[in-house]
Amino acid sequence: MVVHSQSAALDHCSLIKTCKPTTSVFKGIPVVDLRDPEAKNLIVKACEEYGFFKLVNHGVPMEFFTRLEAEALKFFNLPQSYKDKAGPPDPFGYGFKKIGSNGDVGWVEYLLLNTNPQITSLNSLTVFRETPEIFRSSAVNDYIQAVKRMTFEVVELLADGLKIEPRDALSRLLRDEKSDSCFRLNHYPPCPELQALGGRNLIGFGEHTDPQIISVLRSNNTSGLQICLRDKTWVSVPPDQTSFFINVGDALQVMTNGRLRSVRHRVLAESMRSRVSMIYFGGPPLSEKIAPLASLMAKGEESLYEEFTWWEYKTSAYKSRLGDYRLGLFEKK
Ligand code: GA4
Repeated sequence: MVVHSQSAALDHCSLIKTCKPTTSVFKGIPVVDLRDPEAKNLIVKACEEYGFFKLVNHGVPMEFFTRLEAEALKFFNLPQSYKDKAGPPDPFGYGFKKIGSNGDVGWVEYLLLNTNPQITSLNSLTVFRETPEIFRSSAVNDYIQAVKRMTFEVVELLADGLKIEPRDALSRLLRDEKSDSCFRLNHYPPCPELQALGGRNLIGFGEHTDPQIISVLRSNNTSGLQICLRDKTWVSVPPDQTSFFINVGDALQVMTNGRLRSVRHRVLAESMRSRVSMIYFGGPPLSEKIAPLASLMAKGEESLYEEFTWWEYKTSAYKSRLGDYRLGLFEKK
């Protein structure tokens, strides 16, 4: 009987991959204090070494986190049939297990939204017949506005640290009203049946790099996020619900001609606790040419990449599988 009920319980996870648990909690995640006068240099160093860092003293009030997290949980706890009315995410809306449209799956449900305020509210009006509370409250927009403002400051410090001229060469792309940025609320439900898998972990969100310029993540205090180091080992990032985790995206890798690396990351589901994360993906306008910034190129240095627009890259990314090395198609042979 026990065996039967376990296998029935595991049925709903059957398509989702598992992996061996990694015990190494990484103590070496670079931490940048936004108020530190050295912040610009520390950001550059972290982005060069890891493509990833934790940001503290960021100035976004904790209240913005708790409000949005509470609204998110209220939404994710609604009946499945109700949530499904807000899907599929093509590209915006509610998604359950399916990631993208090329067969990737994970132990996750999510809401994908545009960060343009007009479009965000339009989403909620057109997508939902009865607008869920999450869109009637200001929690989503307040959070996005605050995180955007902070991100502009971070990329300006990065530009300073890299001696990019003009200083707003990156931030203007994110500030642009046509900036193709998006926002994602993820919920990784607990999966108690995991214990039956002999201690293996269920993949919540498979390994990938983010296509955009920069991604800014905040999660509750549940572990699960892992990054891949240069030596290809996977390490767990200790959670910190008061901080942001920032990662370099593919577009920034290209704009720095490979000096900064977009980091491969993934999320493993926990057996007993649910993980909630909120991520702002800062991207350029669709028409923007993505190429190494002139002020970063040494004399005679050549671009490692063919020139492309963000629209071309995004279109190609959305045709790819989650774990693909998407920049490969654009590298000069
Ligand atoms: C990864 C980063 C963002 O979450 C995202 C993802 C997008 C999706 O979930 O629809 C993609 C993925 C992400 C990259 C490859 C394609 C597109 C799923 C997928 C298989 C919203 C994004 O912009 O790219």
